[in-house]
Amino acid sequence: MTSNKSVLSWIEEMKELLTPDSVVWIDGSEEQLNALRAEACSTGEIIKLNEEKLPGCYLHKTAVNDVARVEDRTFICARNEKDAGPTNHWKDPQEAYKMLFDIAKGSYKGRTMYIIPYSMGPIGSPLSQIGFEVTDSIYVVLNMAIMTRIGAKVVEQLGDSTDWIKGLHSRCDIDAEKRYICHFPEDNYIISVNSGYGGNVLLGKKCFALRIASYLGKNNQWMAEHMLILGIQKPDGDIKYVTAAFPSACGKTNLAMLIPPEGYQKKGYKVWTVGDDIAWMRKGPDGRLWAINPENGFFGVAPGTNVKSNPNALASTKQGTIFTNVVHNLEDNTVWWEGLDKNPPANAENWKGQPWNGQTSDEKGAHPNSRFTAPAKNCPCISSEFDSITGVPVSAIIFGGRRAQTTPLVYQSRDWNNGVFVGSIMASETTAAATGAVGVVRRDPMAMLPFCGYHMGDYFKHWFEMGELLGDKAPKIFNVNWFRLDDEGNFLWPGFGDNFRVLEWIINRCEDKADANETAIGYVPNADDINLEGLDMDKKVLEDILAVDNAKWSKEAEGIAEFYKKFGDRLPKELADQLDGLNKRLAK
Ligand code: GTP
Ligand code: SPV
Ligand code: MN
Repeated sequence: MTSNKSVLSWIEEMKELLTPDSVVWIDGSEEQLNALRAEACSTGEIIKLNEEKLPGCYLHKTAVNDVARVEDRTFICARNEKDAGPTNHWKDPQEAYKMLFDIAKGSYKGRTMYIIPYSMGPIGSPLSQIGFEVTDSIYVVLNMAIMTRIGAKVVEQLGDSTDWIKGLHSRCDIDAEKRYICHFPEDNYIISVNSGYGGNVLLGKKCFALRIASYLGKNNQWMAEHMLILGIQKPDGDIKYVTAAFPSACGKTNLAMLIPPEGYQKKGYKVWTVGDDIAWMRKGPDGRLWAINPENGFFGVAPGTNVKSNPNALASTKQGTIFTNVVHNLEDNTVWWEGLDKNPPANAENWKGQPWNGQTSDEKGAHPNSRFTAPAKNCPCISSEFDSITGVPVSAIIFGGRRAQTTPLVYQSRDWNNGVFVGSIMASETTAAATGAVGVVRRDPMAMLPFCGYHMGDYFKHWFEMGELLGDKAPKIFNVNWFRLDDEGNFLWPGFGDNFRVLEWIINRCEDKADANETAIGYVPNADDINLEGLDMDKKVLEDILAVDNAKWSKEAEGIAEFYKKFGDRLPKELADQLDGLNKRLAK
């Protein structure tokens, strides 16, 4: 399929190492994908769902020990340990290659090697990047075919260039003890063994588009971020774009596809989705920051997705979608998950493939990190700029996390540098998207803690440098928290579509059209600055979730100082100064 020497010689190496029975180049044609779907159905790797209700949709179940990203087995193999930084696990690259090649050696015996050429970003965009993933999993091929642009057109775009990223995936024996997700930023190489779960094996996603790309971006004045991208269309037709970084399972897909409350819709407001997980951003010819979504589909959290919370996401899953680890409804060969509706099927199989009666069982049927892989083009509110090679100009960057207390519903940073500080102090309760304890508050700067491919102190420095590069054209920076709880553990803010009320304030702030109150942490709206029209909410509750409690923030500042210590002399001085500034304002 290609005469590119650098590609061909690596493929030869892979064949020698992995010893597949056969080799298949993925050309991206529907015929080839159909043949692969049929083959995977015949072996039970995927199940074909009800063609009338869910045309072109399939169900896959992973191994029970392989359901989420494994942060403790994810490594940044920089030559110098210091360059991986205190927030990443590190292995010496030579030792890692040896260990991984030993594990992968001969592992494709009796299997087929699939070679997937893929582009992250629209083919031909100056912001896009190309990769090759070899895999022994048809599930991976079919997912990559949804999540990225694949096949012959990618190879053609690459031509003779050596500028591409290597990705080796082998399921091996799905042995959790020998599971490793390793990145070699200095070699543009990713190796993933003994897993079959999304974020560990769809190597274009977190491994390339964040870990490797964040490193490339630092060296070349651009940014790879764990951010959604959305456009807010105003009644006059003008569209303003914002990006938002929330940790895994904290609401990016939901915000990206939001439907504004009825009152706003009547006035002519609308939200368009450009991306729901990752943004690549670069200074454009006009001096502003421009963003593309490197992906071509959504790998979204299934539980909680329903007609009310996210109708656009649900609609996106109605055809050509792969479901992973949800409930198999045997009554009509469809799927179900917690929070889809109030009618769990009685005759079903849970995510582990065991008989499950949703009417009587106390156990959850779908895994909390069960997912759908849906083509972006299915999304009813997909942006007309989705395939644009220039991307979209960014007016505001929003950070956010899950905090039961302390962090108000929304606030604006004082300026770019203060905004970098706001991103760096992000903290959030952990979720099921990664293995480990759920619900523990941890620092997760810019939602990049598990995804930054180099030293996080240098990553902060890069943010400051981007601010200098963009000058007064830099986006405004905000922080949101949809997850404040009352004493009984109920959410105080309705969230979902009503988050538009906060987006409106943010956009108005960017245009100097909304008021705010200056507090120690930044600019917070007065209760009157957030439109509650059509919402049954007590203004007192809004006041409560907008309040900045200086005593709580002083405690928070202690936690930040503790966190910053990790970075030693690679913590940019600007951040230490910002923390000083916060402490001084709190003491006033
Ligand atoms: P990743 O794909 O893991 O990166 O997750 P994500 O950030 O895209 O999160 P997603 O939008 O899938 O939301 C995850 C969970 O948060 C779902 O269970 C949602 O129902 C819930 N959620 C999203 N938005 C809101 C909100 O505004 N309020 C509340 N209370 N829950 C929300
Ligand atoms: C996340 O965990 O942030 C995801 C899912 O978007 S995964 O692809 O598994 O990383
Ligand atoms: Mn994510």
